[in-house]
Amino acid sequence: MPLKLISGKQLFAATCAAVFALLSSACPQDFSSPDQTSEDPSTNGSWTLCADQGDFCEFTSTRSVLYRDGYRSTVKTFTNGVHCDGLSFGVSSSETATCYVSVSAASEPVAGSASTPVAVTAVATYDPQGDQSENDSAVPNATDGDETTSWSTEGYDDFQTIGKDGVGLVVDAGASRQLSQLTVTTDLPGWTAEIRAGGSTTSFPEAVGAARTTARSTTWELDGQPARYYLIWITAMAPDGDRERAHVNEVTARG
Ligand SMILES: [Ca+2]
Ligand SMILES: [Ca+2]
Repeated sequence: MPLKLISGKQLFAATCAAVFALLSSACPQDFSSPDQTSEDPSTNGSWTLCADQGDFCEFTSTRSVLYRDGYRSTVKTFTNGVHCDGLSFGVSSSETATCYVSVSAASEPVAGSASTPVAVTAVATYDPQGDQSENDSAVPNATDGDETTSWSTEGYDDFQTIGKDGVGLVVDAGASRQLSQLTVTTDLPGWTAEIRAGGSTTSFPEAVGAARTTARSTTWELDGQPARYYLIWITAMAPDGDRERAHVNEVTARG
C-alpha cells in the first residue's frame, strides 16, 4: 500500500471502523463512508466560520454557505442568512457541525453545489377569496415548454380594491423537496408575486420567496422546508389593455 498522509479524523474513522467491526456493530455513517468529501474550509481562505450547529449564520446578500460535519461538506446558496442545521442543507444534522460563509458574494452557483434543474408542472389555480378558479383550462400552458403560450389570471378592473389578498398558480414538484429557485417568464411584466409552499394544492402555510415585481424573467431565491406544492401568489396585477392581469408563460425550478 503506498504511503499516504492521512488526517487525524481519517485515522479516527479507520480506527473506529476496525473497532466497531470487531464488535460486530455499525460505525457512525459519517466516519465509515466519506462519500461527500469536498472542500476543507479551515485550509481555504475563501470561507469564514459563521455559526455552530443550531445557531444562525448571519450575512447579507447572496452567499454560498458550507455545512461541515466531520470531513463531509455540503454547499448551498442562501440570501440574508441561514440557520446552521442539516435541514437547511438537505442532510442529517450533527451536533458537531459548523457552518462557513463564502467571503465574496455568490453570483453563480458554486461548483459542486446541489443546485440542479427540477421539473415542475402547473397543476391548479388558487382563488380562495373568489370563485375558487382562475382560468383553470389554461393551467398547462405555464409548463408546456413553449414561451409563446401562457396561463393568465382573469381580467380585473382594479385588483387592489376588490378585497382579495391575491390569486395564484400552483406548481407540483412531483414529490416533497426543497427548491432553491423558481423562475417565471412572462410576456406581461409588472405584476407582483411571492412564493408560498405547502403539502396540498389548497393550503400554502409557508412563505418561501419574498414578494417581487416581475420582469420578463424573474427568479425567486427560495428558503424553506421541503414541500411538494409551490404557489405563485400574485398580489398585484399589471395593466393589460383596459384590464389588469398577470401572465405566466413558463415556470422552471432548481433544487
Ligand atoms: Ca377567479
Ligand atoms: Ca408556455
